[in-house]
Amino acid sequence: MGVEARRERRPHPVEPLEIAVIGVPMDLGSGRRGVDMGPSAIRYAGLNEGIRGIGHRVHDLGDIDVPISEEVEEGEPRLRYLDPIVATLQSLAEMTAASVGAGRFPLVLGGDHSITLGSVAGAARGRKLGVIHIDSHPDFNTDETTPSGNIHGMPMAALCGLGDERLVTLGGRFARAPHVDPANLVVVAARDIDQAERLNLRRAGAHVFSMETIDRTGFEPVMDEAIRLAADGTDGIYVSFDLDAVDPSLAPGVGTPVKGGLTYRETNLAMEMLADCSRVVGCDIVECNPILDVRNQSGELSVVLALSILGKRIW
Ligand SMILES: [Mn+2]
Repeated sequence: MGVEARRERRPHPVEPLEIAVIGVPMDLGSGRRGVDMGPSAIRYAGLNEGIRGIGHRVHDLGDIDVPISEEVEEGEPRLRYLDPIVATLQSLAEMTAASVGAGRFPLVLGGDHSITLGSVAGAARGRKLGVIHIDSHPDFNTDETTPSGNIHGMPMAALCGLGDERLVTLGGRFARAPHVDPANLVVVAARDIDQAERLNLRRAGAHVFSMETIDRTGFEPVMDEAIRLAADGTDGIYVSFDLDAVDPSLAPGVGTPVKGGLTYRETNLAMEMLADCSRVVGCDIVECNPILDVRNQSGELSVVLALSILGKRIW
């Protein structure tokens, strides 16, 4: 394809969407605290004004109630805080399903990555979705393979039907588990994969594009292929974006930083290509941790990325 054919293709101005912003101040699924403040940091960085600035309407539904760890039992060591996490994610699944039912695009702000299990379970109600999971970790552990017991390392496996029944079947009485076919799950930017997690991914048949693949082939072909795989035979793509996919020099406010991440432009290109493909039906931006951040850089980057996936153009 020549340069001309690769020109930015989004219509300008963008087609107006109704965006449902849902905050989930959840940190029970993570080993470190502070991500419960992520939704505040992202709103403070100007999310809603930015979304209106590109021509969409914003319905900010506020934050879902999440208990703090002091008021709940930790429970089983291999499934830490399972009960309060399941209760919270059931509400999130209901809210996401209701937003989709009202014709809105859910933009879910984390919170730790366990929340993607709730948002996708809700968004996938009554239809088949692919998932593009942009993260330095595949989050494909189960209670049997987890090294930490932290549920934020399990949502992708649970969506694909692997792991504890209470996570796998989450999503309410209309939910049909598994919510996602692993053939339509694509992990992008992975660079920290546990040994048993690797086996889980291979057995399930999920797709993984590691940083090594990105280095060897370039980022644009990887994203093209990720979109093709997630869209293949599905009714849309849900994007699950963990800020730790980005290099920690650009997003220091994350609980589990891993060197060698995506650059600023690669990260934006991912979001711009997703906007261009017109198949994205919802997006989570998770693991923003203001306590570990430097002057809200990670909150501000979250806003830049949210606007890119909602169609903001450079030119
Ligand atoms: Mn993650």
